[in-house]
Amino acid sequence: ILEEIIWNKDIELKERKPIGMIRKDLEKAPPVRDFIGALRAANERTGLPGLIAEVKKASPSRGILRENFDPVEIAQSYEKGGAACLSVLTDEKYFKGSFENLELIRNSGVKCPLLCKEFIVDAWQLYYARSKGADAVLLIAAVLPDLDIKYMTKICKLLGLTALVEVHDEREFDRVLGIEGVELIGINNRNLETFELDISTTKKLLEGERGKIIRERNIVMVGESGLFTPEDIAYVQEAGVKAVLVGESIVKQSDPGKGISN
Ligand code: IGP
Repeated sequence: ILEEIIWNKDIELKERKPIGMIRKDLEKAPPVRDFIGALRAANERTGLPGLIAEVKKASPSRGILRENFDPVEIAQSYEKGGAACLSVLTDEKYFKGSFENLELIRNSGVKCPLLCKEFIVDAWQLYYARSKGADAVLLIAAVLPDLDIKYMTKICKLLGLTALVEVHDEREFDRVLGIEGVELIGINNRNLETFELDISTTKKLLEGERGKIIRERNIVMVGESGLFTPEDIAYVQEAGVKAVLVGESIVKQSDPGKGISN
């Protein structure tokens, strides 16, 4: 599926880029909010991992997650419920998201920093995400060569964007640890090629030498996907994460904000 999504993204970009964006859009964009700062502050305040709550209508592995999907209502509910940051899916075809949702949430008065959850294959998408109000973007190591991650991380810095670099196995983690300037790394417990979900992935990857490097460099780790219970959160926190990314288990609740405390 990952290969198919990326293939589709390339085609989509061919249409979107020409009408895309001009410098003025970037200048008009709302000021950047400190994504990592918000995660650290929440972690220090609560003693729990800072929560990135995901606004996601559907996914290829789970289908439709929520029928009456109002992105702004969900975002406001998450913020009220104590989320430190929000993640907003913008991929239309596979996740039924949109950049319109991102803009709507940014303009709704929600104060949480926003992660643009997109499959980024081209630096143009970084400028576009920022112009739509994103404070952070996702760079998936499974689809990007090291040089692209390095180069995109630099552009993110120029734009004020935080890059959340996502890995799902040892090989990807080691590659990313070899790239200078990476400050936020997510461990996806879901293999995007097989959909296999295993929260011990987070623990496995943070054991031993890699965990030591993370602590030395003061990199903030995010546990991603498949987290449903307080025990799951405690488990990944014990493994060494200072933040978690949660979608399904809270977006499905009738009151998503309340879902956070449950
Ligand atoms: C959220 P979950 O299992 O709580 O709904 O997972 C988030 O981690 C997941 O949506 C995700 C994702 C991604 C989606 C993580 N990395 C990359 C699309 C692309």
